This record gives sequence, C-alpha cells and structure tokens, in this order.
Amino acid sequence: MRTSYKIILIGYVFSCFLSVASADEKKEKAINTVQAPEPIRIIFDTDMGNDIDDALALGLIHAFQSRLECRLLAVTITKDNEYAAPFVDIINTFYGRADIPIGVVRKGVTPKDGNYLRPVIDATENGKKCYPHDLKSGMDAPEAVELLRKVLSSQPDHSVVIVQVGFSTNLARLLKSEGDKYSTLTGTELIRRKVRLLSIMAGCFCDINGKPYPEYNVIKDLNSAQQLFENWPVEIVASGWEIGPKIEYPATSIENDYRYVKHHPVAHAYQCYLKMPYDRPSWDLTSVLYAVRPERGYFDLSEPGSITVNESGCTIFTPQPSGKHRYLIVNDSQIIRIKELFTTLCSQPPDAKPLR
Ligand SMILES: [Ca+2]
Repeated sequence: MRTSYKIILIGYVFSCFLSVASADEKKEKAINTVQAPEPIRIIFDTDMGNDIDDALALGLIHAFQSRLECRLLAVTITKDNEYAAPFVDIINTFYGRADIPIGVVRKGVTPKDGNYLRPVIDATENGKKCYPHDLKSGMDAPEAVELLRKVLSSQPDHSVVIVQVGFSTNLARLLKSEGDKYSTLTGTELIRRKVRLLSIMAGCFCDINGKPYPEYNVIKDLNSAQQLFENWPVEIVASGWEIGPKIEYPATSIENDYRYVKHHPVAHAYQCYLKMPYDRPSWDLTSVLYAVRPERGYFDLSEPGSITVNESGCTIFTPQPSGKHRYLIVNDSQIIRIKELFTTLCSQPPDAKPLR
C-alpha cells in the first residue's frame, strides 16, 4: 500500500473511533441532563374522621410520595375533634413518615368522634397498640393557621399545591392572617407568593334531582367557603360532589389488597366507618390525583370562570376567559382508569424513601 493511502486509512479509522466516542459522550451527557420532575409540594387540609375518603386520600398521597411524585409538607385538620390528629399521625407513621407536621383547627366544626378515629387509635392486640404514633391528642398539636404560615414561608415561590378536602375554615383564616414571626406578608400575600394551586373537593357543578345541591364541605362552614372562593388569590380547581360517586372505591379492594400486613390503619378505618361490604365515593381522592398528576388525562377541565357560593351553600360557576377557577369533568373511560389507579395506589405497601 502506498504511504499516502496508509495515511488516509489510518485517518479514517481514527475519525470513526472519535465519532463513536463523541456519540457515547453525547449520550452520557443526555442521560445526565434528563432530570426527573421535582416532587409536587403538597399541604393536605382535611376533615379527617368524618367520611372515610379522607383516610384513603392520605394513603394515596403517601403512595405518590413513595414514587417520588410528591412531598407531603404538612397535614392540617378542619374537624375540631382531638382524635383526628392522632389518627393522621398513625397513618403517617405507618407509611414511615412520622415527622410530618400536623396542625389542627381551634373552635372549628363537626366535633363528634365519628365512626373510625377511636377504634383505630384504641386498637390493641395482646395488650399492645396495633398502630404506633406519638401524637396523643390534637390538643398537643400546633394551631393550623400558624403551621400553614410556618410551612409556606419556608417554601420556594409558587411551588406549593394545597389540597383541601374538608371545610374552608383553616384556609379562610389563613387568608385573613397578619404577618408574624415566620413572614411579614399577610395571609393573602403569602398565598400569592408561595402557592401555585388549590385543588379542592367542594361544591357541586350540576343539578342533582333537578335542583342545585348544597355540598357538605361548603355548608358545614358556609362563611369560610364563601370567603375562600371570593378572595383566594391563585388558581382553584374544584372537584364537585358529582365526581366522587362516579368513581366508587370498592369493598373488594379493602377485603383483598391490604393483606400484606396484619393491621392496616386505612383498611381498619374503612371497616369501622360503615357496615362492610360497601363501596364508597372517592370524592377526596380525586383532588389528590389532580394535584399530583394534573396533566395525565385523568380528568377534563371546565372552561375558566368564577365560582361563588350563595346563601344556600350552592356553588355557582360563571364562565370568564380570565377566571381563576375551573372544575373537574370525568368521562366513562377516565372513570375506569382512575378506579383501577386508586385501588392499586391506596393499597401500595409503605416504602419510605429519603427524597432527593
Ligand atoms: Ca373530607
């Protein structure tokens, strides 16, 4: 081979080697630059102890957190009963996250025990508590608005999604709060700065039996609900009463999917709430799902508009192109997907991992 051909051949082989090497480098760079999305920062505001969907919804949040899809910053409670907070602490402890802060309402509504808080808290086997927890009473927990201000003030701007699935007591009071040791901002300013979305289970956005329907979460603290919808400074997406009954959580899941552990606080609570077997509408779970996976096509959304609450406790939606409020809509194929997802995730075994 002539010397000039040898040089060309060597040059060709070398350039092939270089291009393979640089392709590998590019691939590695691409892998290194593909970042998983940040977990959604969630505050869960609940009337835990009234209906059972609150307990399932908290289990759902923990399943999402185990998948690094969300980070539960705090739970605040609007049911004014001292056993609600220990019950929440039981669920958080069961899922390996005993230190999630819990705040409680003072002088709130629905003080009765309900059907499942105390049976789960008091459950024992061979003289030992079935469900360990260290918060013994809501009276030992911080007041909810103070905790909300503390948690919000420490978060990045426009990063927090609040999921409210009970009454509007805590959030209406947060709106009216003044600056404090955590932040000089007023409540409204703090929400505008830190909160990205309120995903709320409240209201009803169609007639039921030919009439507007005053929904439970709204009418139990009507004044707070009116103030919330009137003054909340950022986006609201509401899951109306009509959504939950279309997606019933099945008794067969409670009976079969939680057997990986002898004592499961959510399944236990479900069995105490009503006489088994029963299926239950998944109202509160839908607001959690939208908060964590808003863009996965589980729901459709109404056009933008404005939600107001009248004196009868009925929600009125007025379309407005610049409106900050929308409500969830669900079709038959979405219902099948969501129902399967809820049973799979709510019964997912605990798997607490440290967040990145
Ligand atoms: Ca609820």
